[in-house]
Parts: sequence; C-alpha cells; structure tokens
Amino acid sequence: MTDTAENLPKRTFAIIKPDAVRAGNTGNIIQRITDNGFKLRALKMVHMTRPIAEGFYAVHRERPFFNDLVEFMTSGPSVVMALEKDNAVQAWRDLMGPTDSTKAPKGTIRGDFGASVQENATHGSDSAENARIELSYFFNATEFC
Ligand code: FUP
Repeated sequence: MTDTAENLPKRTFAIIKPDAVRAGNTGNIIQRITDNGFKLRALKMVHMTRPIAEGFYAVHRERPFFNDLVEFMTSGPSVVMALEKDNAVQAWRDLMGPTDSTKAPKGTIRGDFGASVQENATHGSDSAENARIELSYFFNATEFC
C-alpha cells in the first residue's frame, strides 16, 4: 500500500523501549503485535541521543520526571515502528495497557513486560495527528513499506 491521505490515519507510531530491548523481549512484543492483526510498515533499532529523546518528549519538558525519562530513553537501544491496522492508535494503546505497568492488567504488553511507570516497555501515539508527527520524527518517507 502506498502512502496516501486515506491510509495514514490507520497508522500509529510505536517504540519498544530500552528496558524491553535490554530484557530480550523485542521478539515477544513484535509477535504480540502481529498476532493482533497489525501490519509492520516500518521498523528500525535506534539508540536515541539526548537531543533526540528530549525532542521526542518535548511536551513533557516541564514535568518533574522529564530528566529521568530522557536518561532512561537514552540508556540503550529502542525499536521504533510504524504499525498499521483499522483504528491503529486506539488498538495499539489497548494492546499496551495503561501507562503505569504496575497498574496494567496481565495480558497487556505493559502488564506482562513493564516494571513501573517509567520502565513500561512500549510507547504508542495518543492521537492520529501525533502519530503522523512521531512517525515523521523517526522515519523518512522512503522507509515506509
Ligand atoms: P503514554 O501516553 O502512555 O506514553 O503516557 P504519558 O504521555 O502520560 O507519559 C509519557 C511517558 O512519561 C511514559 F511512557 C512514562 C513517562 N512517565 C514517567 O516516567 N513518570 C510519570 O509520572 C508519568 C509518565
């Protein structure tokens, strides 16, 4: 499928965060993603630099947890992905579970692979508009398949 205005809302941006990559859970998480009917449209491993992580989480700049969050996101490699499915933004957030892994039910990705509110295994965009912005933050147009 080519990139058109019609299919872009079917996409969301996902990260397998450094805690989950470090723990060897990349394969398990990708298996859950494809088992749940998402198509992978782009995927790569990145070790975020400080400016990249700060830019990605710029909306949280004034929050007390910002520095710790940036430290964590630069602590090792992540896997960044474009996921495609009907209603992709909500479907991926449902599969991940709530932000705080200690409150995420078993059977959700954060419930099964996360440890805390910070080390919560995965990220997902919170709107179609933010998905578009976040996808273009990490991927060039030529990297989508
Ligand atoms: P989410 O949309 O689920 O990623 O959650 P938020 O946008 O609220 O938070 C972004 C990231 O900030 C979370 F993934 C983890 C981190 N965070 C903390 O480390 N501490 C907090 O108290 C809240 C969020």
